[in-house]
Amino acid sequence: MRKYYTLCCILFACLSMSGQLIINEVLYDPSNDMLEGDANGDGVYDQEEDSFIEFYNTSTTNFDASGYEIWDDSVANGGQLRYVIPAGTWVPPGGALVVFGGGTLTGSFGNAVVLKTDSAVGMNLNNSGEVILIKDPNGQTVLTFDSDALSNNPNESYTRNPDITGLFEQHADNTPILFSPGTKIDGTPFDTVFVVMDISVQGQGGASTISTPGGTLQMEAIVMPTFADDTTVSWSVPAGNVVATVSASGLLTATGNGTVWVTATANDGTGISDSAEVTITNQNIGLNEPVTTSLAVYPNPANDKLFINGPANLSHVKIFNLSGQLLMQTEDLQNGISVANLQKGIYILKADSGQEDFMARFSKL
Ligand SMILES: [Ca+2]
Ligand SMILES: [Ca+2]
Ligand SMILES: [Ca+2]
Ligand SMILES: [Ca+2]
Repeated sequence: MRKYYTLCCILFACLSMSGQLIINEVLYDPSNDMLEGDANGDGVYDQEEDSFIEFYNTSTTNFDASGYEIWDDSVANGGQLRYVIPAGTWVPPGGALVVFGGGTLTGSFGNAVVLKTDSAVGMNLNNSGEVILIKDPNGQTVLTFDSDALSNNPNESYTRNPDITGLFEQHADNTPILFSPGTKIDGTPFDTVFVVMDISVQGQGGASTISTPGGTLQMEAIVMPTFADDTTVSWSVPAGNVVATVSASGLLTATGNGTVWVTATANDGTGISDSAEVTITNQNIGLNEPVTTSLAVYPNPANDKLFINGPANLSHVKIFNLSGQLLMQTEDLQNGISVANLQKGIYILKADSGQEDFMARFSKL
């Protein structure tokens, strides 16, 4: 029976500090038997270049690995900083990041994020006598790997089995292969889909109002990060609202006066969303008003006075221009409505009887 080795105490103790990143596999001793140890796939065996550390993002969102450091043992033990993960290095949720010592990285590595050090000695991973440190950008040690707890000359990697949650064992203990950089122990890929982390909604150009009858406002959703695999969103307004409708492309159309929150929700299953409030005015009037009954007015065109031929109980007379702007209102209908001060043009008159709205369109000479 082959021995099982575990570093879980150290690693799980550090996991709470890292939060999202764990070490899933380490190859510090690639085999020097022909090309058996050619983990980076470049057709050359090199002790340093073919060494690698495989990280895994345990969280449900993208992990920013920028600035994380790989230390070849602690400074107190004569160790050195060997590699700083470059800015802009992200790992998808459930995905892997592999750092090789060097060489020409050849292969798909499960479409994982793969890097190589720019150090002449790679990561300088020894078979024994040292602890590899992973520090966050603040210099805090968040992960460690102690090769002494494992055997000194495995000629293969150490991997968790099962991946992610299991204890470390020699890779070939339960599989026919010696290592699996970027893939699970059985060679199948980890997740590679980057997800949405933030959405910011606004009206086009920052607009937050609609003030024309039946007017529209194109809503915009800024989806971050831009490298998310699915940056599409679904638009919605609260069910039952009578203020506006929104199309699949985010075009908001006014249907009434008031305010409405317009929401964009990511389509990638993260549930990330954002909303913006839009204020809508000058609706319920104009030519498209569906609930208004036509009313006869005379003379039309009018010059001085305008009279209404309709129900005797009409009141609340309002006159708007065609942009929906309220120009005048009156309750006095006995002697006709004075329109002398209106400029030449076409106007909308609206009145109600208490039970019903009425509308007329007239010209001013
Ligand atoms: Ca190689
Ligand atoms: Ca070393
Ligand atoms: Ca060896
Ligand atoms: Ca692996």
